Amino acid sequence: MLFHLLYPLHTTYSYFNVFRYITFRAIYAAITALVICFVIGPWLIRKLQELQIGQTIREDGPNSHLTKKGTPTMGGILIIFAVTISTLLWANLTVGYIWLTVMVMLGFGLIGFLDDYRKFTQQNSRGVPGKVRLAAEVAIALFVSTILFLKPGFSTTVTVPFFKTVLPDLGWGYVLLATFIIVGAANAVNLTDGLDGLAIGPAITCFMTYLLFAYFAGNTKIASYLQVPYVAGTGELAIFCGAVVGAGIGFLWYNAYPAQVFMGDVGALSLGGSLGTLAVLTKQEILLAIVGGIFVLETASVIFQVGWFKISNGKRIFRMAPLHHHFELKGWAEPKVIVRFWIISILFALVAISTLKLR
Ligand code: 57M
Repeated sequence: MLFHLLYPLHTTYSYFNVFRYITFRAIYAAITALVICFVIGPWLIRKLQELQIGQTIREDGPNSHLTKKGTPTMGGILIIFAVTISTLLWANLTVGYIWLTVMVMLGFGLIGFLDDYRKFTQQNSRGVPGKVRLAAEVAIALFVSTILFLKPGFSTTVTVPFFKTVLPDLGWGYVLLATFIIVGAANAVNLTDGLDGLAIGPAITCFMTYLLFAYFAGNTKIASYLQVPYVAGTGELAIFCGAVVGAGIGFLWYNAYPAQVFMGDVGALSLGGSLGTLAVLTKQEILLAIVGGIFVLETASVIFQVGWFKISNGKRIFRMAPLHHHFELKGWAEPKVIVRFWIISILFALVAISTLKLR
């Protein structure tokens, strides 16, 4: 809204010209979201405590987690609120991709909210039945992917990292791939969210990376120079990414070890769903597996653990899956696991950015 209100004034006052620049607005979107988290965070945490929306803890987990019982959850509401307000303030709202991404964030956030709410009212860790939750996620992702497929000019080719000439055109199969990416990303972030700051740290590096890719994909000159697909309008998504980075850092302020609040499924699903949508919109679909390498490793650890458990009649590869539990049970202190996973996520982001040149 600030863009729409203030940029037109540049004809009279030239300094309002600055509102035209995506870089300027992305930075201020981050600052706005961060400040919103600082201002509202303490109030929200108090409210969640008063309402006794505290975490129920599974008793089969690492013992260190039993002390976390009662930590307020659903802190993801703060992230969603800050991102929505900041995006509405700073983005060019005539760009449909902005609405699509915000819609996915809110839709997945709603599914997560209902799940958290059910866990809280039933005082157990079951929540909404898995199949119902998955069906709702698929419905939203399918809807968004179909809109894109029907949009004239939206390419159904897939960008393969490291191979600039390999651009398979999936046709309608692209709808299935996009749906898989969005739903997969949401659940991968959700699985990772098991230690203080463990999900939000890599989420910040992922959204920072996609901020760059959105900016590049939306600029004809840079896109052609870097030989990445040009998608008109995606530059504005850099503002959404900036808002998530700011909100993520603001949330981390309270979620850092020892956490005062957890993001809940409302936070994890909305972050993951919108991250998957960004990968699709910027036409850097497969790259998400590198950018979000931590989320992929965590998910793979669960798939292999469960698979091997079934094949081998009860044997395990890891002491416990997802992967972060394995290191905890090996005796690593929680903050050590968290910070080391952050470091690896930075490494993944750097490798992902290097694909701009390595091909
Ligand atoms: C979410 N969430 C936490 C919090 C957070 C298929 C299976 C592997 C699924 C997996 C699972 O349920 N994962 C989903 C993991 C939970 O956190 C809440 O959930 C929200 C995110 N969805 O925001 O509201 C707990 O995580 C801890 N936590 C923190 N700090 C944070 O900032 O410490 C969360 C956020 C919180 C808190 O303790 O209560 C969770 O883990 O439940 N299941 C598992 O992860 C289980 N693994 C398992 O069963 N492994 C078996 C299988 C694969 C064969 C094995 O390896 O043998 C473990 N989960 C737990 N305990 N809690 C088992 C032990």
